[in-house]
Amino acid sequence: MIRRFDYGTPLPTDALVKEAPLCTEAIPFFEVTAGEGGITFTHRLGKDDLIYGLGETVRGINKRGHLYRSWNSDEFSHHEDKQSLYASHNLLIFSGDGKPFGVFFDDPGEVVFDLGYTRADTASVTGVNGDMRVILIEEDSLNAIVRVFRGLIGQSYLPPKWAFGYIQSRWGYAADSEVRAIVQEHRSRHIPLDGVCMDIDYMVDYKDFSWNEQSFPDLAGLCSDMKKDHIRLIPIIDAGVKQQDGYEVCDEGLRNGYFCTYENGEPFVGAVWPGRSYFPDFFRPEVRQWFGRKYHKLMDAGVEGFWNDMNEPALFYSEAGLAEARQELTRLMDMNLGLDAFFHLKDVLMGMQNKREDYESFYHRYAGQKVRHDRVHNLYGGFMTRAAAEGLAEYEPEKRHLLFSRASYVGAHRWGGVWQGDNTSWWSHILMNLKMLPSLNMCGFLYTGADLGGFSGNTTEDLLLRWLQLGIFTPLMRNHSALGTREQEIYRFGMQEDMRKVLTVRYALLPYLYSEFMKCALTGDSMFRPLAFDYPQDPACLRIEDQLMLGGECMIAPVYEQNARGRNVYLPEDMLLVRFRSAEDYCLIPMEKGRHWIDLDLNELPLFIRKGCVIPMSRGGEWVEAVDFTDLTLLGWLEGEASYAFYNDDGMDAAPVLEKGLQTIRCKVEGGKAIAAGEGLRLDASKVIVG
Ligand code: MIG
Repeated sequence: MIRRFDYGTPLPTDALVKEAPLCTEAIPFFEVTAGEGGITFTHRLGKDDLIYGLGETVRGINKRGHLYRSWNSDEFSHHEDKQSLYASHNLLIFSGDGKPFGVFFDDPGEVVFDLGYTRADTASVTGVNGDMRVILIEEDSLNAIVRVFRGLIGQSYLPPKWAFGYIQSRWGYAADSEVRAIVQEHRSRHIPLDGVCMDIDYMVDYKDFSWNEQSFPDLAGLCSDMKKDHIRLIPIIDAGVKQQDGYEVCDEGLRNGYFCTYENGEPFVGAVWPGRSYFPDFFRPEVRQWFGRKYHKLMDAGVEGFWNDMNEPALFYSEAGLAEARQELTRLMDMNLGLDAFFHLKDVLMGMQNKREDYESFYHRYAGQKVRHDRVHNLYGGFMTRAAAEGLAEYEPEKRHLLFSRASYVGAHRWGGVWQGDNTSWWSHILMNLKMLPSLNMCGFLYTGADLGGFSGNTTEDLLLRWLQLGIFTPLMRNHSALGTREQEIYRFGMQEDMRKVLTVRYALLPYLYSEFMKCALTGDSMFRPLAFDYPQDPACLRIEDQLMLGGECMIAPVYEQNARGRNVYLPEDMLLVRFRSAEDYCLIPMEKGRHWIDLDLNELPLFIRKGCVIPMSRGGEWVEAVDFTDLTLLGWLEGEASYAFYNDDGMDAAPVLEKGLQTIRCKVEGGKAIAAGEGLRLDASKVIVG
């Protein structure tokens, strides 16, 4: 059952594609109070209640016990006490003794989620704007709540098939020759690769839609050479537009009044990578159309994918912030800098970045009104992604393009994927990567992944190897690192052969992973789910935070601790453990329901397949287009019969139809042997364990 409750005059957010029926009675489960600080919804928690949701956030899959704040932030340090990251995904799902229920707090301003933080037995949600649209979903199961919510928010973004390949990225790739060398290093060692990201270094003075013609003298030539090698280039686009006379994007934006403004109507200026910059008012359709069409310039050169960055929007400083800091500096210069003054000075300088007052100083034209930015802050990044998505679709309507963004709100899942932002080369961030996956899926974000190996800090080869062992299951599989950190391409390390072999598993599993992704995108299911969602009757599953269900058949449980040579795993039912070293080198171990210690050497990764299920595996390839989706080996553990609903398509069609792409793979045991059938497929069932 879906019900909508409106308080005050909620601003539109574009999150929902379907109207939810309005209910004028009092909302159940919550006490509602309104006051100075906004509108608050309070719910009394049972001792053992769990809370799911919130998409991209730090900490657990169960969100209970901490305070989170929806306020899209450029946050380069994902410590466990961070309240906000780049996204706002205001869905909570409460699970306790009674029926579970889901609540979506659809407000584009700041929303505070105190989930048993101030008081262990109380969850309270405060919308700072004071207006709120609440969508309440009651269903019999957690998975049903997600499916209903996903139905309301519309179909998730579909990437092209090649975007499921391995992508190499680094802040600092500065020239044509560097890109070619990276590709060459992968190809010559047979390390699979499908894409290379171009970070801000390819631009001239960090100007969007420009590229440096000294270092990239022939971008079109580079793109086409790369494509011959089955590699796509994926340039970054930032939200801020450099303030510079004669720069066409700046000139056009000013001439047409396309930028966000101060209260007096003058264009707002904030400093980001290009220096002083203007910010397109992506809230307006005509601005989105204008900006979206700018991507065409790079597409003319052969680009088929982009990533959108700094779209919270990040602000290094504003004119007002700078003036204030200057004033303080001048005052302090004449003083004998005591410790208090010294720390104050530090705060003044650090506080210039992403300052609250700055977000309160500019305006959008949205929904026929002049709206102050902070009231709709969390929508900005998603609307930038929408601008890009619409521009890309206009260029080639029949085709899918790669697009992923840093900032998002629910609704942006229809326009692109998200990466999980600036993580660190820490072991704990493998686990953070894993925990975000089911939460993001609940909110519609299926095409997602984290910077493998870690963005900031210096990685180690065992960290990267273990991280790749999780990364091969995430739809976006990208190795990315920050400028100035240790080089992180696979071929830099002694363990490169082990890493290469891990990647062969990804490419061998692509038919299964792509099939599961597409089915989830087209039906509204989650590709990654907490165990409690699939086994609600099993109390042992309730609090497992380091294993996930993957697709309809599998479970993953990566190693995430340094020097570990295995891990504990809970099997909610009998499962087949596939212990992979590579796509060719793996062993199959039937295991009974219950707790187990699994030995996993540094070069071994586990995949669990539910007993009674089979999954398809290809022979792999060094790029996605080389993978033969029709020549398949089945993996599984069977007694009687199994079937697998296999989805495949050309990987490009912008409007695929589920039924058209589905075919049934059947496998049955006869005379002690497994045999398989599926139309148009070459199937080998010799790896199916019988008994
Ligand atoms: O202020 O473009 O999250 O992936 O490498 C840093 C440089 C700006 C932040 C992104 C990161 C990217 C970096 N960007």
